[in-house]
Amino acid sequence: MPLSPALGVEISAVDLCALDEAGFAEIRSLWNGANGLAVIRDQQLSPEAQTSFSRRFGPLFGEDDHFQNSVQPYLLPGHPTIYRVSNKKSAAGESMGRARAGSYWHSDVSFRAKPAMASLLHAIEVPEYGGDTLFASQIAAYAALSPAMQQLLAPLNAVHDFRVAAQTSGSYKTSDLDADDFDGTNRAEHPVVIAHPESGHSALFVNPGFTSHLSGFDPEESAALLDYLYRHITRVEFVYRHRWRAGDLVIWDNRATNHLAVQDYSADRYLHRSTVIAQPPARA
Ligand SMILES: O=C(O)CCC(=O)C(=O)O
Repeated sequence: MPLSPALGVEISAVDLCALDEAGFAEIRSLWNGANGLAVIRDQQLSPEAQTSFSRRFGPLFGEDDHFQNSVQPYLLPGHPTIYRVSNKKSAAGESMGRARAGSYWHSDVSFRAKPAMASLLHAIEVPEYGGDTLFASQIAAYAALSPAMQQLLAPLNAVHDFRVAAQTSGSYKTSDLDADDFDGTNRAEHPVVIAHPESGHSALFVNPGFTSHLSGFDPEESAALLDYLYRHITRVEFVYRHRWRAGDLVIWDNRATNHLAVQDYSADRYLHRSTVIAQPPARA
């Protein structure tokens, strides 16, 4: 069932732990057809089951490449591919995950030369209401630009830097910040308009979470153009707002979407994320 005109498909009555190749190919095709967002309901996924399902999309952060050091404290002990997103604390008072993760629009790991392809987020405990996640289609956002703006953006590159989110968003605790994360590996330059390798669609690839500037422009020019783009890419008609149910597995394509987690709740919220590594994005 489609979830919104811009993106998203809901899939139910499937057991991801018992999915043959044809079933996986169908999910992947529905996901691509829905501009890179699938909501799969009612899944009971152990960390092992989530990891092996995620691997069907490609290599994983935590296994084939490392996550940046600042998120290491939030990986599930014994499961380096599972990143815990949570506001919960253990009985000993320790964080059970990263609180306030993704409180800004972003595309996961866009600051790496090989950023994230799919992110798979499994809801284990969610508030009765609040804690929604917004997803914006960057394919729809690109398509809605005038031909003149599309032409202007076509040759441009942007620099993405982990420092932008880590030091400005307030969502990383000062104690988490790791100087080694501010080196060359967590800074990358990508085209502003990328070609989606599976669907062939053009998508905008900038986000206020991690993009630091447009290459070759002076800072004022870069800020003015990015400011326009950030308003454009999050226009309500490109956005689907996901209200979580326990058991949801939401799969988003970071090459086709930006997302933001709404921080409007205090009840317990606990989710497991696995993250597939992409190839370097290619210019459209
Ligand atoms: O908590 C959420 O719903 C999403 C968190 C997020 O932005 C992320 O995992 O990249």
